[in-house]
Amino acid sequence: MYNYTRHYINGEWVESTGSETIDVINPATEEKIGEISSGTKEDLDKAVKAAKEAFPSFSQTTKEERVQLLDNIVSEYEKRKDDLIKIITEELGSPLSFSEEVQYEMGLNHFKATAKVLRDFEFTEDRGDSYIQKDAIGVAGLITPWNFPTNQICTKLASALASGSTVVFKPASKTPFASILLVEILEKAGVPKGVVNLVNGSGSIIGDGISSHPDIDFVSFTGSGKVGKNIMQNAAEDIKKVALELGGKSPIVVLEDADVETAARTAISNIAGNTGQVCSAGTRTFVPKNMHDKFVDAVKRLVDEYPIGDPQDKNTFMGPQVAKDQWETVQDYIQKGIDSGADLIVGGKGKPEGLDTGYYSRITMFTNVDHDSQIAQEEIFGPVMTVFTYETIEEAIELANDVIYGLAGYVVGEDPEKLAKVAKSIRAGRIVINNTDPDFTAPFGGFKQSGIGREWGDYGIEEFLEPKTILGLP
Ligand code: TAP
Repeated sequence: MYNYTRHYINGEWVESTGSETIDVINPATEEKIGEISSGTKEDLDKAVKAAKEAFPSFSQTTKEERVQLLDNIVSEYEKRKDDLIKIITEELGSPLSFSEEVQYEMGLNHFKATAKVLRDFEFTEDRGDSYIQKDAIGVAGLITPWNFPTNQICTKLASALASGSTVVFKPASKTPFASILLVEILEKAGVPKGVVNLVNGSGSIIGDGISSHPDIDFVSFTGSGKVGKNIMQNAAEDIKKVALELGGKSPIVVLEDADVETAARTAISNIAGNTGQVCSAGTRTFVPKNMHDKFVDAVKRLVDEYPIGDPQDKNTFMGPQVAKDQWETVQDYIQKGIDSGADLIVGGKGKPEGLDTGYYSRITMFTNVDHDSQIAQEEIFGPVMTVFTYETIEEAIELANDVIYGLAGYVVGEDPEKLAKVAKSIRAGRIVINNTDPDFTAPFGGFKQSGIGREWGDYGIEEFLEPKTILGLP
């Protein structure tokens, strides 16, 4: 059992001022694996005070000192590899291979990439007529979701530390333990006391408290649109800057010259990777009309190559949903798809055979979907694929853009002109052509209701800075 009923404030693990705790459940076994304290407003105040007091000194550290700090974090992070993989697999239900190759690696890559861009980052700019200085923003409040317990927080922490800002952060209460390990890593790496503070607890108390705290200068939030709106409203009270990384309903556009099996694998891995709990997942697949039947057959044939089951099994591709409520949401959407008249071709409601314990869903594909229906327009956050046909590239692009979101987009095919045309026309923050690997130094974030601001690399650092123009500097 992991019992972490303390918060990390001003460089020390301190008891919560409250006595309430929150249980953490392993979604594969449905058993409790530990608990955290449900922090109070008083705990939060202490953490904000520590961050505020640490700011004057930390914001004056040199860029070289902060590069060194990030380099130290990279080496300490690597030392905790096995622990991080183990805990993410237990608290999220992420399969061991995914925990290692994606969850662990993404967190590491953010520290590495941020250190890399920081080396060349200019905090001042002399334009002749003016002099621009970029100052650290102050105390940043970081709030993160459960789907990538290291990735989401590591990008924010790396950017904040690179900028010279100090931090109070609250991870999702479903997956808090990876963040406890991260704090241990930061401590070992030499992050000065008060610079990073962790307060565990519920979104309604600690998350809400961060977004409305008068001594927090900037809130960087990743999570649902609903909570994002709430954060903006709270932040409006004292004109606090916000950055929001929200949901998505990303398109995969398959070109007529695409290899059908590659297209099918792209679509399956997009919805089944991390059990569909990926904000940037491609969940709407657009195929040329004359390829539809071949594409559907390929998905039906290949889907069994993506085994669902015990996350501790090295061969598992897809584990359970993170929790019972998320499983129920997925089930509701599958029912909505059936009710809307779409054709259910693969998967469906209920648990896969033999997986009665654990919040397991089935990999599900709908075709003949009305693009205005809920399963086409709303984020499901589960392994549900919707398939559409198109006759012209223009029609595919128009449909691809016909959602309130704009986080990501995918294109599969060969023709360079068409690949570029689709990639450049989709209104989203990141387009991936033929499954190209991510660049951790390039910006990540959303158009439209997928968010405000950008993370990763130099764009991520910029979010934690305030540019100041000085005129007439002697
Ligand atoms: P949320 O319910 O929005 O939770 C995210 C975080 O906000 C958690 O730490 C949560 O705390 C906290 N929170 C809850 N209520 C709050 C409030 N009133 N004020 C401030 N904070 C509050 O999202 P989720 O269910 O964890 O994650 C799924 C959603 O996140 C999806 O919509 C997904 O698309 C989106 N997401 C987006 C991205 C990017 S990069 N765009 C990445 C991952 C996820 P508790 O855990 O204690 O409830």
